[in-house]
Amino acid sequence: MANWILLLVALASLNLSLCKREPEYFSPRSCKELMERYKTEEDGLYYLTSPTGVVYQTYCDMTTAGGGWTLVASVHENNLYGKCTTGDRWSSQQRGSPNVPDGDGSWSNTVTFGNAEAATSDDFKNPGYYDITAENVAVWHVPNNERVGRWKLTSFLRYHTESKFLRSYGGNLYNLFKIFPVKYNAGSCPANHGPSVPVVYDVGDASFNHKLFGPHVRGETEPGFITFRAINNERAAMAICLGVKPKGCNTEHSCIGGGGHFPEASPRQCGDFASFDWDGYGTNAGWSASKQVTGAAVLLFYR
Ligand code: 3S6
Ligand code: CA
Ligand code: CA
Repeated sequence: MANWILLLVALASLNLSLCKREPEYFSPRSCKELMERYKTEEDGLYYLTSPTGVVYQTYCDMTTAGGGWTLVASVHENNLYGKCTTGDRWSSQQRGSPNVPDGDGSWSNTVTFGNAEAATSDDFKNPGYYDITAENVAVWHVPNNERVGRWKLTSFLRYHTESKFLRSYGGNLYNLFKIFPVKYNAGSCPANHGPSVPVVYDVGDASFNHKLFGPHVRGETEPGFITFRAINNERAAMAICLGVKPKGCNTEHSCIGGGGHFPEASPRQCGDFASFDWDGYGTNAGWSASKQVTGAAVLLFYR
């Protein structure tokens, strides 16, 4: 009798282990998984698969600080004179209006756009942005229209977090921005900024980072951080402050992405690169950013 039971148990567990076996070709969910399972060491484009079965191609940085970084998005400014028009997917393509406070809502929805190869020539967002559970973020500033093979070489500023801060905010930016909506009138400055996280520089340093912004901006920010969901004097919301922590409330000159409404001189400050051109395009004077940072795409990675 006992033998029969043992046999049944053995058969059942054999069956279970057969069912649980992974397919021959396991498609990784992130560049980190790709690196760990296959010992992949080359930077470049790879296919990843989301748990719902979406297959997509993206860029993996397999070398910086141990590698395993997945490109999940790029914020590209196609026309700073556009002011929340076509191409402003990370703010609003619907002209700034208080009636559309979230704008296009890309920071906290599952809409995807663009492709990895064109990440420096147009906006890019892939399923990894909302699917991957990560700990840290890396940012690359790469001149517009550079080809994939030259991104690393031509990037003039790169930094990453090391504190695993994403663990406290749902594991990715999609979840972080559910907690801190990129939405006009979601809060006030300085009380309601999202987290400012220290960064380590892989290319450039804090002082070089700071000089990419005009003198008035430098007086209102501290470099060496990345800040999420900043709010300005007029309660406009921005998604990411580029290597800086705001000390004042004119965050529209160093933070990118946004909600659908920027009240000051509306719609002059509305767009993916908000008000980087307040004192002229690329002048690096007053509140204006340098030509270098204005003409470069911001690539966002997770690990
Ligand atoms: C250092 C000059 C202050 O200038 C003010 O800031 C000016 O009144 C506004 O036009 C300007 C913007 O709010 C900057 O964001
Ligand atoms: Ca854009
Ligand atoms: Ca202002």
